[in-house]
This record gives sequence, structure tokens and C-alpha cells, in this order.
Amino acid sequence: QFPQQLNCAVELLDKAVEQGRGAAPCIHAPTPEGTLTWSYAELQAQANRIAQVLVHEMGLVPGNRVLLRAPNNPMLAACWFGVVKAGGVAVGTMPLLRAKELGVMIERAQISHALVDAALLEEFSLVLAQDNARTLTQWRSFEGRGLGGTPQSLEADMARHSDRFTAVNTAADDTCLLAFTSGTTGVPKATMHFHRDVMAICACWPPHVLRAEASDVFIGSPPLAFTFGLGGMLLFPMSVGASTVLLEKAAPPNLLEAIARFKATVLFTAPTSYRVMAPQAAALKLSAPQGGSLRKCVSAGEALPASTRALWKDATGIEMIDGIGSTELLHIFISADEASARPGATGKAIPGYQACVVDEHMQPVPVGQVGKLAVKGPTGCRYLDDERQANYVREGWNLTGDAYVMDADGYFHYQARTDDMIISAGYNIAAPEVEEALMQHPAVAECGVIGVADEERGQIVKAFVVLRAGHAPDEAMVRTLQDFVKATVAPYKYPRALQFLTELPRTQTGKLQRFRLKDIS
Ligand code: 3UK
Repeated sequence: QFPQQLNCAVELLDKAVEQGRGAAPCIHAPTPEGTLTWSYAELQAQANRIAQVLVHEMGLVPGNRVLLRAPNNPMLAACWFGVVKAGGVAVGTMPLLRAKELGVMIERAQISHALVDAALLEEFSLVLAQDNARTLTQWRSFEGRGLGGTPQSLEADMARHSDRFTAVNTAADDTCLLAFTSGTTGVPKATMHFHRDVMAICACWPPHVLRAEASDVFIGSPPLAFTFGLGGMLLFPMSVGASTVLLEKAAPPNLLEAIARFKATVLFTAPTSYRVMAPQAAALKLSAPQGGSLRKCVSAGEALPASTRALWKDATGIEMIDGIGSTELLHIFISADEASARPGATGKAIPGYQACVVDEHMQPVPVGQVGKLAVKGPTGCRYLDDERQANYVREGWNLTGDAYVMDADGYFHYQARTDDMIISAGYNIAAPEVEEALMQHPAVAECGVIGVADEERGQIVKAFVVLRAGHAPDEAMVRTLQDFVKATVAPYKYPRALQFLTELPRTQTGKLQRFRLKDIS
């Protein structure tokens, strides 16, 4: 379905300019002085200069891997397109990563070049001193808003080049992107994606489920280093000629303020963030039904509890769009739009993808029964280190590691990560179901549930709870919450152990790290 030669940066950026969108706004960002906006033509000019610096001054040849280090900002987007136009492989990394973690990634991915936001240079200098970063010989730093004045300045080099560059004529199945998994289980794995994969995700979920328009203004929290963010915050808005707001700081208070300031219409963030933002979103009347701008709200990264969906709907009048995606499959493959959303279900397989629920032997399980989620589509898992490839891909199906139930209408209901099914005295208990029950109690701000070893029952359910302000973490509260769960779901699912924390361990993509809760136990 795609031509043999394809460069996704040409498709998404150059063609937009050719087709007359050059003057349209593409990227907005807050600056200390006000707002910066780049048109499609301006983003293209920056990307073209960066591509020439990479090729002519940094010796990049097609296939070289380029480490990108920056919070979400316009220059990071320009670097991404510059690398891809030059035929390089963009390797986005979470801004908060430390030298030790980066060294492992550089070694594993044999990274040769780096483009680094000046704000992250201190940690980067530690990386360069490490033995495992020996392959990385060429780097430049930039100021996120393109102002220049940093060591080994990318901008100074860019100034010597024109705003024109003809993209390298890559093959549709050349790699353009290496994405590292979130590390919910500890060790990040690198996944490879081709130019055609990028075009495939732009052709599946956005037109069929999201249905955004050129007039939309996208905003959200996921980093561009996370494929949820790369799609939602950059590729998808560009694929429809819309604009996007890139925020270096997108924790709930900043995000709320920015939605109002930029009159954002399409929001991408994680379930926990929706939960935290709901009261202020209501007070600020941010949504279109309340006279504000916001009209579409996308949740991914973790299961969306029915209670959070209801909370957000009460606060804003907006029915959320849930979607499950993975780094391995690049983006969302099961989802439902506003009109067909069902509380408690993620949705159906989106056009282009097939999904089913299977047992140990890859046989479909009957409707209504729990099994492993298996997915097939135009994108799929290619680990850089193929040892683990066979765990994720079996008989052509991607096994995401999630336990799901499919109902008679083809809606998929999330249960747990396959490893997070708790077996207690012979009962199968899905940790997220207990979490959802706890979260319905007004004293609970956040919680995480795991199974811990128990002599008598094999495992018991243990809950970690963060209380809302004004509630005391005492024995009486433990019993109150235990009784509450017993009254909300089948009593055998109640947490026999319950511990209070002041915050939960999360990855930078907002996912609960259950393995770290196990360490606390
Ligand atoms: C979990 C969900 C229930 C699920 C991602 C959208 O999260 C993304 O990628 P990761 O590689 O993690 C994948 C795993 O996260 N998950 C994600 N979304 C949902 N569980 N409901 C959801 N809506 O365990 C999955 O296997 O970090 C999400 C787009 C791109 C992505 N990379």
C-alpha cells in the first residue's frame, strides 16, 4: 500500500508545505516573553538546516542513529524531522534519564550522534565520559526555542546553511525511529520502526477514531520520546494540517493553564492526569460544552477506570477517547470514539488492525473469558535485540502482555498486565479492578495493588494508598477502605494488607511501577 521509496518526513512536512500549508501554524510553545509559533514552512526551514549540519558537518550517513535529548519543544521537533530527512534514525529519550541509563541505551543502539537541549547538557557531559558511550562521537547542543548561544552550538552551524534540503530517498522499510519501552518491568528494550510504520499509524487511528481537523490545536503531556506523545503531539496534528502546543512542563497545573491560554481543542494525557485535573477543568470551564475550547480528550498509557471517565465527563461534559497502544506496535490499536465509547472497555480493534484474546496455545478463548491480548496490523514489534522478539511475536501475532476479555460486540475489556493477575486461595484477581474499587472512595487520591506471597493463600492482595489531604492514615482508615472494597466488588478481592504512601512510584510516562511496590513490600 506504500511506494517502495518513502521518507515520512517528506510526507508529513515537505508535502504539507508543497500543498499550500506553508504559512499555517504548526508548532506553538510558551516562552518567558509570550508565545512562539512556527509555521509549517518555518519548521521545514529549521529541519532542513539541521539535516545539512548532520550530513555536512557531523558526517551523518543514512542509517546512523541520533540521540535526541530535550523536553517537548519546537527545536526537538525540528531535530526529529532533520534527522529523518537526512536518512538517520531518531532515538528519542525521556528528558529525566540519567547518564547511567543513557549509556546503556547508547551502547545497545550503537548511537553515533546526539542533539541535546542545553538544559540537559550537565547530565550529558557525564554520559560522554562513560566507557559505554564510545560510539557517540558527534554532538551539538541547542536552545529549545532556537535562540542559540550554547556550547557546540547547533544554531551557529545551522546559520551557515540554507533553508533548502532534499530529503534522502529512503526505502519505505528503512528504520527511521528507535523507541525504547517505558521500563514498567525495569529494563528498557529498543524497538525499530520504519518510515512506512509512521505513515501507517497516521492513516489508521487519527482519521477513523480521533477525526481531528486542520483548525484543531493539539496539546498534552506525553514526551515526544514516548511514541504516544510522538504521534499525539507531533505526527497526528501534522497529518491533518493542524497545530500543536509543545510544553516543556506539562504537569496538571501547567497543562490546565496552557489549555486555556492556547485555546487547545484536542488533549492527550494519562488517566491519572485527568483525575487530578477534573476539579479545576470544571472550575475553569475549559471544554467546548462549557464555552471553552477543548473538544476531544484522549487517554492512553494505562487502563482508564470507568470512574475517571465519569469524573471527567461530569467535570467537562466530554466523553473521553480511550486507546491502548504500545511502543512495540508504535501507537494505538484498540480504541473507541466519543460516540461508541463504553465505560469499562478500551474499545474495538481499530480499522487496519485485528485483535483477539488467546490462551497459552494461541487458541482464541470464548467470548467473556480472560486471556492474552493478541494483535496484528500494519505495524508490529521488532526488537533490536531479538532474544525477546519471540516472547512478543508468536505466529504473526503481537502479544502485548495484557490480560483482556472480549465481549459479544467485539469490545475489549482490560483486566491487568498478564503478570499482574493475582492468584489468591484459588481466585483470579485483577489488580486494576481492586484499584478501581478503592479509587471510588472519596479519601483515596491514588492507589496501586499487587499480590504478595502468603503461606496460606499463595498470594494475598496488598494495596498501597495515597490519601487525599485531610484524611489520616490510621488503622481506622485501613478498615474503612477494606470494608469499602468488600462492599464494592466481590469480598474475596479486598486488600488483606494495606499500606499508606505519600506518592506512588511511576515511570516518566505516568505508569504505575508495580515491581517497585513489590520491592517496598
Ligand atoms: C498499557 C494500556 C489499558 C498496556 C502507548 C498509546 O502505553 C503505551 O506504550 P508502552 O510501551 O506500554 C504499553 C502497555 O501499556 N496500556 C497502554 N494504554 C492502555 N492499558 N488501557 C489503555 N488505554 O499494558 C500496554 O501493553 O509504554 C500507548 C500509544 C502509544 C504507546 N506507546
